[in-house]
Amino acid sequence: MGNDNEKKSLFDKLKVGLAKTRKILLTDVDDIILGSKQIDQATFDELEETLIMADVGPAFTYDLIERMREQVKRKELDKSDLLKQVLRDSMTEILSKSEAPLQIPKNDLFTIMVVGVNGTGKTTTIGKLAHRFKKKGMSVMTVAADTFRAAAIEQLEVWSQRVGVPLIKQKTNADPAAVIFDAIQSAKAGNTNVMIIDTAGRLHTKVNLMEELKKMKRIMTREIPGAPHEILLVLDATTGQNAIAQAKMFRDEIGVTGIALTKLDGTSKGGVLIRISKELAIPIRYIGIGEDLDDLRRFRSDEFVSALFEQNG
Ligand SMILES: Nc1nc2c(ncn2[C@@H]2O[C@H](COP(=O)(O)OP(=O)(O)O)[C@@H](O)[C@H]2O)c(=O)[nH]1
Ligand SMILES: [Mg+2]
Repeated sequence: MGNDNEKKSLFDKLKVGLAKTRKILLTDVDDIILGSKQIDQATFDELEETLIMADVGPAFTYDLIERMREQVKRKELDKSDLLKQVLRDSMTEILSKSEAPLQIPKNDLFTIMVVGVNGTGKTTTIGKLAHRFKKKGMSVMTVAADTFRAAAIEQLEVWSQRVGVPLIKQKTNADPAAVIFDAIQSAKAGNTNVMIIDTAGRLHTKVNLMEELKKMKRIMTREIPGAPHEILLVLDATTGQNAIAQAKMFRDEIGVTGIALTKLDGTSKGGVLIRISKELAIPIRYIGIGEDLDDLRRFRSDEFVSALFEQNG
């Protein structure tokens, strides 16, 4: 019972977080469909425009409209509800392909390297992840390998203290690979299950940044076979299609095994998840819907789609 209520309120929170994306995909789409005397080219044009605004991307929009057109032709779609069902089904179909939760083995050291452009939410997401893993009884360690700014180290320190997990750090401007090396020795000596590594994201020195990340990765692989076990790319949903460009860059340069999409709360660009699924085929592990410790959720396609389309009340 208590658990059900908790689930319900978490779901409501997701719905509230997605309000701006819902406004487009639910309310606006409804208005267009219900406002059309008959479903014709003008309806499709309007739908297309609206969907593009939700950042679902041109490829998805095109396929979707084609699918709707086909069904209207076959007269399978005289009811507007059915048209919306096509949208919902299309989203579910694509998003379910990206649902692949992170599997962390119990008795091994699992290493997560968190990467992404400055400001996307890396450090915050690490705090939330540490909290999440700790609640599950794992022993967690955070690593401050974004050594470029003192403030970055301090920020991770604050989160780590709040959550109550140890942090490995060195001085500002220390070699990030050396910080990681230290952390690995200390994790091996202790009983750490999960090690979460924060990295820098300053993009104006792209070549240097990627070289630095590659070096960190090499050290990890050398010290622990199979590491890094996860390269988690943090993307900011409010940046829409820019997030797609960032994902392609990180994927091509260092390889990405999972994505955390932050700041889905308060943006109308939640449809960018569709683009990530369709154009990148990288598992979406988590979504961020706020700034608090509990505001990181495992990505579940059915839950996400329900939160978008379920009517209020
Ligand atoms: N609303 C909202 N804000 C977020 C979320 N995740 C991160 N932030 C905020 O984004 C800002 C940048 O986050 P930070 O972790 O410092 O980014 P970093 O530079 O990638 O480490 C901070 O103000 C965070 O509180 C989220 O899911 N929702
Ligand atoms: Mg940071």
